[in-house]
Amino acid sequence: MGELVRFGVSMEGDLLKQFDEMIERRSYANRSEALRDLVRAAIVENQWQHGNNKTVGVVCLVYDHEMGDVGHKLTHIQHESEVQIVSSMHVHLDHHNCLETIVLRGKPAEIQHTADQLISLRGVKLGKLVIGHTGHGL
Ligand code: NI
Repeated sequence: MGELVRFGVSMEGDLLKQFDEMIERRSYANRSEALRDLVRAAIVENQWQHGNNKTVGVVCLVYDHEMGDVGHKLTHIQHESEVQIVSSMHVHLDHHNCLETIVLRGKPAEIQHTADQLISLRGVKLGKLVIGHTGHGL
């Protein structure tokens, strides 16, 4: 973590009021901590769109394991993926439904591609990619 630098921010009063209400709802201790998180989130988003460095992502899936061979296809995609599958967790939610979280490490575009392949499969009811970051430089 680098040295803290203070700077002034000007914004409309209405906007600041909404910001203060939001950071209170989200339990931030002060505006600075909330602003730092917003800046970090924007930087991570930008790096995912334009960066080529290795990073991490988490795919969360809910699917019906009795729908065709979705389970087999999910496994096959992970075996064939160019990104590293770091870890996965499977939860049998009920008779039909499974929840799976998969942690992937690789370049943003490669992670996005594998996530898209998993999420778009027939039988997957809910699929989300959470874009992550290694934490270095944030
Ligand atoms: Ni299951």
